[in-house]
Amino acid sequence: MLLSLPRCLFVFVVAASAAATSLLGCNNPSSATAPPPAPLPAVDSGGALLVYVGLGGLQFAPANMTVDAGATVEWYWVMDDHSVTSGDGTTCTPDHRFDTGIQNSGFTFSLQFTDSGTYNYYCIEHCPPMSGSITVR
Ligand SMILES: [Cu+2]
Repeated sequence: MLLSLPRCLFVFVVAASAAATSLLGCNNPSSATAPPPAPLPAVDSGGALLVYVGLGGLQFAPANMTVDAGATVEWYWVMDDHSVTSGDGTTCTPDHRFDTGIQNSGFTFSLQFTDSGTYNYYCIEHCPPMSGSITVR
């Protein structure tokens, strides 16, 4: 089988988020003069490798990832109105391997990659340039 079927999860890690928030600003001498960096959302990915959707703008972060065969990648939406759609990210043409459709903040999409190769994807709303790739070795 080329890809295992996606398993969409709604993961709201309320307790972990609250704990992370309580730690912000502690012992940070620069916090009085510069705003702290936006914290990454706490995500329980269950061991999956995370790609943030919309982190820092119209992009995937990291945009390009190399993983071992058998790894599971989880995309986590930190911004509304994006998709993870497989296909060519320069021509924005789907290859129909996977497609989440447009989703909003908090949405997650997990996929296990069992076969080596390069899996390109993009956002149907913001392509170009919003695209990424998973290289499976
Ligand atoms: Cu988008």
